[in-house]
Amino acid sequence: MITLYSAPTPNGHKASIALEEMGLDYDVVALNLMAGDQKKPEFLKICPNGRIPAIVDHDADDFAVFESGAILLYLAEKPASFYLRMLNGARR
Ligand SMILES: N[C@@H](CCC(=O)N[C@@H](CS)C(=O)NCC(=O)O)C(=O)O
Repeated sequence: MITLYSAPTPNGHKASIALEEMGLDYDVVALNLMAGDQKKPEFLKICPNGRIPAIVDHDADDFAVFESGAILLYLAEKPASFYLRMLNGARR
């Protein structure tokens, strides 16, 4: 199970789309950026840059990943190597 910390912005959508397309089990904590949720100490423990998106992978000892590009790469390694399946598909 993964927890996604996000908000309805383009960078947030990148992580949501990846989780959906990869069929991973996840829940969402919606942050209110206008209220400054992303700068609160409890979120900064997960994501020191104070920006969404971020994920916590509960199947990997609550490993936290932030920066949308890093999240995409991390997730691509999870479901029976989604990344390799995508590469193979692109070569066909
Ligand atoms: N390089 C970061 C950018 C993340 C980013 O700028 N997130 C915005 C929303 S799209 C944010 O959290 N803004 C609130 C803030 O900076 O306080 C990524 O790709 O994840």
